[in-house]
Order: sequence, then C-alpha cells, then structure tokens
Amino acid sequence: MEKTFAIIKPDAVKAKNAGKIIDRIEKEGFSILGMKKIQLTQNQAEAFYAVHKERSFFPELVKFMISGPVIVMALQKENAIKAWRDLMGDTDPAKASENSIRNLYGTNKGENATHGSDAPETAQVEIKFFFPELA
Ligand code: 3AN
Repeated sequence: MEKTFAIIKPDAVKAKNAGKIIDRIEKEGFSILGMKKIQLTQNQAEAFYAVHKERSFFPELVKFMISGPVIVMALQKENAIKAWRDLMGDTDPAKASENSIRNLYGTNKGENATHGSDAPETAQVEIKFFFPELA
C-alpha cells in the first residue's frame, strides 16, 4: 500500500465541488487516512511550493492557494501516487482526459481544482507537512 497527499484547492472548495471530489476518491478505492479543511498562510503556501519558487507563476500560485480554504488529505491505495495523478488528469484542465477531476472541475493551469504528490519522496514530505502524525 502506498500513501499520497492531495489538496482540494480554493477554486474547487469555493465552487462547492469538494463533496463530489471526495466521493470520487472513495469510489476509486482510496482510503482517506487524514483530512482537514484549513486556510493556508502565505508562509505555509510559499514553503509548500518552494520547489517552484523560481517559476514565473510562483507569486500567482501562492496568492491563489491562500485565496480561500483548502482541504488537505492523506490518501492510501495500491500505487496511490500514480492512481491519484491519473484520476486528477493533466495539470492543464483543457488537456486533462475526459471525466478526470481537473477536466470536470478545473478552469486553467493555475486554478485546477486539485494537487497530488508526484513521487514517493514528495508524498512523504507533503504528508508530514500537514499530518506529522501520519508520516
Ligand atoms: P502538477 O500539480 O500537475 O504536478 P506542476 O508541478 O507542473 O503540476 O505545477 C505545480 C503547480 O503550479 C500546480 N498546482 C499548478 O496549478 C501550478 N501551475 C503550473 N503551471 C502554471 C501556470 N502556467 N500558471 C499558473 N500556475 C501554474
């Protein structure tokens, strides 16, 4: 069993799509090990996305991620990292496969409804960031 970390981003929480996304996560067989609704601080968002700090979209990304509450989750399933990224779809909702979460609920590359860890090392760091008790 593998663990991954997921965020339902401010756009999806604001649009009241969180319930549908959580329902989908459960229907796809993930176990939700931890879940909480929180308001990220500027410092937390900057630290969480530190790997992207040189990218041109970094300030915009941080501003968006603190624009409203998010729902953070630790998920578990066989091959959870790939399974969750497949379920989310491409970063760009316009390119995301039909019926993927970002295709259904995302707006653009920035406001794309969800986040998912991209590798086992990042999953561990990201889970620990929000759920130290689960890492
Ligand atoms: P993913 O979240 O699919 O792994 P990355 O690693 O390319 O995608 O991007 C990291 C974060 O930066 C994502 N949450 C995404 O929303 C945001 N992002 C990526 N490209 C852009 C962009 N061109 N403009 C605004 N935000 C972006």
